[in-house]
Amino acid sequence: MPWRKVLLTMTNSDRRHAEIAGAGFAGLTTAVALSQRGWSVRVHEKGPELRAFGAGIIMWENGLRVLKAIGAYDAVMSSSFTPPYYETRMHNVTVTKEAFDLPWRTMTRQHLFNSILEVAEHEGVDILADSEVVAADPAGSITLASGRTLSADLVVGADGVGSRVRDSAGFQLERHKSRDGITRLLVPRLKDELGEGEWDNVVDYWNLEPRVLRILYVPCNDEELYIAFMAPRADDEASRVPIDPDVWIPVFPHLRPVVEAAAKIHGRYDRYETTFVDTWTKGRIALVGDAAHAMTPALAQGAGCAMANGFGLAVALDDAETLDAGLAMWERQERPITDRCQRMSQETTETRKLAHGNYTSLLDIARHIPTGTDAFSVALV
Ligand code: FAD
Ligand code: 5PR
Repeated sequence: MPWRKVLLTMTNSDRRHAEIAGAGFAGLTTAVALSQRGWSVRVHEKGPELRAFGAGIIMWENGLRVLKAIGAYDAVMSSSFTPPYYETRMHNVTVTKEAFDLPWRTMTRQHLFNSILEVAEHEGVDILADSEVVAADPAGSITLASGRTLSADLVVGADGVGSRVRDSAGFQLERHKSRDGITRLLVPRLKDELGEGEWDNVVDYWNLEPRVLRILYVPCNDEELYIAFMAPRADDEASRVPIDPDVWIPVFPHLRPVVEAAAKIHGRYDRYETTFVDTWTKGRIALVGDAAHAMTPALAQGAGCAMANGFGLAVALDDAETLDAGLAMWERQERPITDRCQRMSQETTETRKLAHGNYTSLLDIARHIPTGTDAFSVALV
């Protein structure tokens, strides 16, 4: 029976109930997908308000399909961008300049967040800010910082790389930090100030000699530019925030206006990190997104994978006879591609392979059709 019909025949007490820790991309997508399949859902966000952290993001076809499946695609498309080319430069000489044969989109994280939040609110998901989850029990409950305990048929740990749900419930965690890290910021486009150039392209500017310094330039819409400054952690000067224009402008003189704008923002330098857990599920708990599989951003799949897995969880639980069977099926379906994505991302980061261009060769995961999204194709724009 289609879920909408099921809903009409159910009373509130028949509905399965989920408590979700974390209102990030993983938590909100899972909440929407469960709610659309008849669940009652409550989301707890420890932050004082509902908002996105960080700067810009690239969504590939896999993530865009999930957005279409949950009904957030049109909103996302309204204020995002598809750059004409994805260019890689080494010492300011073009290595590759690629146009992709699959749909992709650049946007601010806030825009992506707002688009999913709007659907969650429309679906009647109960979202509480200032509600920190401090522990979870595989028997089916969470405990809040206030001391309150809430029980549920399903507990979702979507509380990011530092997940309390994961760590309190005894999942085994392995953590790798990379030698490099990055400071990500949003600045005005400043096209006029930049002067001559194809400023609508994504440009990944690498310098490996004599010093590893990289600027990733990603236009998000007409007004906003996502700009990220990568340097090894061992380089104190280049990994300091706010970024020091005297380090970056001599190496990237043609980017002066946007580097100067970036230097006015404090920002945060993050080491790249990959985490693995022994299992994604324990009793009634499922870990989704960075709580289960933080990855380096080289393939720009952190949020895309988080959303695909949250959506896939709701689909699996809808298809299976029991919660146990649904959780087992979910991990069996989603884990191989996610593990592969994490390994590919990590290897790409460790070897600094993006410096050699040819991003097209890294688009396997982006082409993967997430579970339950066969009917939600997206057009190349
Ligand atoms: P998160 O986005 O980390 O969301 C987790 C949510 O849970 C947060 O809202 C957090 O406040 C909340 N939370 C945490 N603990 C608790 C708790 N105990 N109780 C209740 N709520 C809790 N990738 C890119 O491609 N480009 C970027 O610019 C980029 N920037 C990033 C910036 C930051 C600060 C982070 C953490 C990650 C970034 N990434 C970026 C990686 C990518 O965005 C992630 O893979 C993706 O956001 C994962 O989504 P998530 O919902 O699993 O986790
Ligand atoms: N790609 C994207 C990105 O945001 C980053 C990287 C690659 C879209 C940095 O967050 O390799 O650092 C990267």
